[in-house]
Amino acid sequence: MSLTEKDKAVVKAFWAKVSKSQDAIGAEAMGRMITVYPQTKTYFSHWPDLAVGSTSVNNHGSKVISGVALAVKCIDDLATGLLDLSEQHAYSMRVDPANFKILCHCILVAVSIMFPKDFSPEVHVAFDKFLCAVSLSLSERYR
Ligand code: HNI
Repeated sequence: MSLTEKDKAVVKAFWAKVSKSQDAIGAEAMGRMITVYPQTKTYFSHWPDLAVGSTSVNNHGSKVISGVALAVKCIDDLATGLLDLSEQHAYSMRVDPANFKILCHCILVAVSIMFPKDFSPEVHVAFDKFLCAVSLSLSERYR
């Protein structure tokens, strides 16, 4: 599964439209992840507040989405571009890579409900493929 030039162009065009709402996308995706998959909360037990909409959750959403923005920038070589983030998740945060798919699914749901007009089937397939590639690249340092 690799991204075609067309997929990359569709992802870049979609991101150019929605990235001004980056922080809101992150907050929506994080809120959904901890609500729908509460087992993911174990990684954030050191936060003062784990409620949906709390500053900690929203701030983390912003961080995660800045990682997605970085991925859009290095879409031609995700494995290299996301290597540092992969290393951090593998060795510092020790996040089980199964969770990357979970968060990516929540990001997909977030953008689909926030931008229903822009989220055409063509965007859906390209952005889904892109997020799968991001998950895979984040798993790079686990082996
Ligand atoms: Ni993730 C920190 C990006 C998935 C748990 N994460 C970050 C940072 C970025 C980031 C960027 C900030 C690094 C820094 O401070 O230098 N994370 C991403 C991306 C994805 C992702 C792009 C997938 C799309 N992270 C996940 C998942 C979990 C996760 C699925 C756990 C369920 N991340 C963390 C934790 C930290 C973190 C924990 C450290 C947070 C803190 O402040 O303690």
